[in-house]
Amino acid sequence: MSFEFPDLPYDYSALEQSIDAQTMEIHYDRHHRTYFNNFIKAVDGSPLADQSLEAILAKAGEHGAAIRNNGGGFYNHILYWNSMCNGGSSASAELGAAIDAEFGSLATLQEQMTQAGLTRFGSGFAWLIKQGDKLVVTSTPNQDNPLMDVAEQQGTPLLGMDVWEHAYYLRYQNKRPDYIKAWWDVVDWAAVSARFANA
Ligand code: MN3
Repeated sequence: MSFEFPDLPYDYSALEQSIDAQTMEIHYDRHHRTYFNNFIKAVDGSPLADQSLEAILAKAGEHGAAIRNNGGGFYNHILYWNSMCNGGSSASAELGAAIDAEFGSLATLQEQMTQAGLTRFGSGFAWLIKQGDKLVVTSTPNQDNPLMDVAEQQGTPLLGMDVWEHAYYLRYQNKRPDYIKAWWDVVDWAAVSARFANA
């Protein structure tokens, strides 16, 4: 089995302008770690243990709730941590051109993804994905994601916004709109650009 729980790519306080250190610590060290541990329990000793996480998620609908929820949670949080940085990151020329072609502007993309996050009832994620040659904004419930066969919109995740209350409740309480507004300030567009180039 080759699954590893990755280090957080920055300190808990690195995103303090938008997300407080205590939220980061609980989110990473308890929520994310629990998804990872439960995913390992679910695949341990099965043929899935030797597959890639992406290959497992691609057939999530066949594997049952433990693998769908915990494998999704394991993957989604890696993407979420690696979608953020301490500001000052911008999109590549190639990604910028693709965003302009699809959405008209970066601001319009941000509005659409904000709406996707605000209208996701309960818990889930909003996404920017690459779907064939297109960029698409979508959202998924719980710990589902667009790699899964069960997703309404499938594609390669480029940017993932966690809108579970555990991502924001300590500082923002019920005010999901305020969290999302602040979240845009720490999006790592260079990392999104790298995923776009490899998708
Ligand atoms: Mn989360």
